[in-house]
Amino acid sequence: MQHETLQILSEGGTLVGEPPITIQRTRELYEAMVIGRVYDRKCTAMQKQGRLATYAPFEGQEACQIGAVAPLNNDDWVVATYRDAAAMWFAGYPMVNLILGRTGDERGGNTPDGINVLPPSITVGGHMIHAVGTAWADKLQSSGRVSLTMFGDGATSEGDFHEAMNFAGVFATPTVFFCQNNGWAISLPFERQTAAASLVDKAVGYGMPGIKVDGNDLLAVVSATTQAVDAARAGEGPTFIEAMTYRVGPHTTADDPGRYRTEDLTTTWRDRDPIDRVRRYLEGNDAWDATWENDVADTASAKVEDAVAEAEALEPLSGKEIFSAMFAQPTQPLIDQQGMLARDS
Ligand SMILES: Cc1ncc(C[n+]2csc(CCOP(=O)(O)OP(=O)(O)O)c2C)c(N)n1
Repeated sequence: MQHETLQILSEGGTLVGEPPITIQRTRELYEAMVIGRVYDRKCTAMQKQGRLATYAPFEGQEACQIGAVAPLNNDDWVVATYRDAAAMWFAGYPMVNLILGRTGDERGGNTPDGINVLPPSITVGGHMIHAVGTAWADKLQSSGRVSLTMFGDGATSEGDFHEAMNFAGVFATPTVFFCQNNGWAISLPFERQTAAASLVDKAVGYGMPGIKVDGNDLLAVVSATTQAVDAARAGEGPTFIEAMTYRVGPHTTADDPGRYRTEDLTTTWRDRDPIDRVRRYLEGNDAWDATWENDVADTASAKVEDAVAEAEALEPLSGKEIFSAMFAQPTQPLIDQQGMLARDS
């Protein structure tokens, strides 16, 4: 099946469709994308300095991450992956927790009360089921809340994807399935992931609408997600969104993309940078200047550096404490392991 790819901003930054948000809101989202990029580059550098464990960069996917979350209410759920730090932060998950998580500190997984963002899922696909669960609970309670789940193209090959999509379709849960098709699942290209021409085709099989969108176009992502969120909130059930994008960096800091893809391909996508596109749009509407850009850069840098300083100032958990960071009631294997550590130290 052929699907149109929704685009609102051309690569040159001119409108080719109806903008879903004001210029002022676009400026706010631009700032959030810049903060995301500064965070991403900082974490990549920190990993090389030995200050973080493996890190999964998302450069190139900022329009997806900020645009998908932008239409949500404060109490909607966000259930995302290891690559979705910008989306999680923008939805209210503290940046300091995201950093702690990458140091292996379990306190990074403590979501503050009132923030409906689950900790990042490292298990590919497993979290989509949780987003159907939160949505179903909200439906039963008539809370009006919506659950957004974000995942990659690779996750669509997991059984969990089928179960989540099927249940959401049958029970008409208010879930938005947001797939960032960045072309690769580590080294596996899209053509080996599926024989389907397009992931959005899969929506049909689960009885839900699908939208294919230019994932490097902030306004198109906001428009698609707004449509899906509004439908979910109105009781019309789930939507599947396939956002076409690309990660310009490695899969994680432990990966060498030079072994499976050409630099030319990456250069093509660098030229479609989602932040540059919005900057051109703002410039064309007299809503951008160098002074403001410097302010945005300073704000981003301060925000990220503050979070890093806060994370690094925390006393590491003691050997005893790491066992109590996971469950309210420790499981027997954890109690046994804690006993073993106490004996050996
Ligand atoms: C259930 C499971 N299988 C395998 C892995 C190893 N793994 C980590 S990321 C990844 C690729 C995921 O690709 P995709 O879903 O497209 O997301 P992306 O990393 O591109 O954002 C794999 C296979 C895992 N974490 N969980």
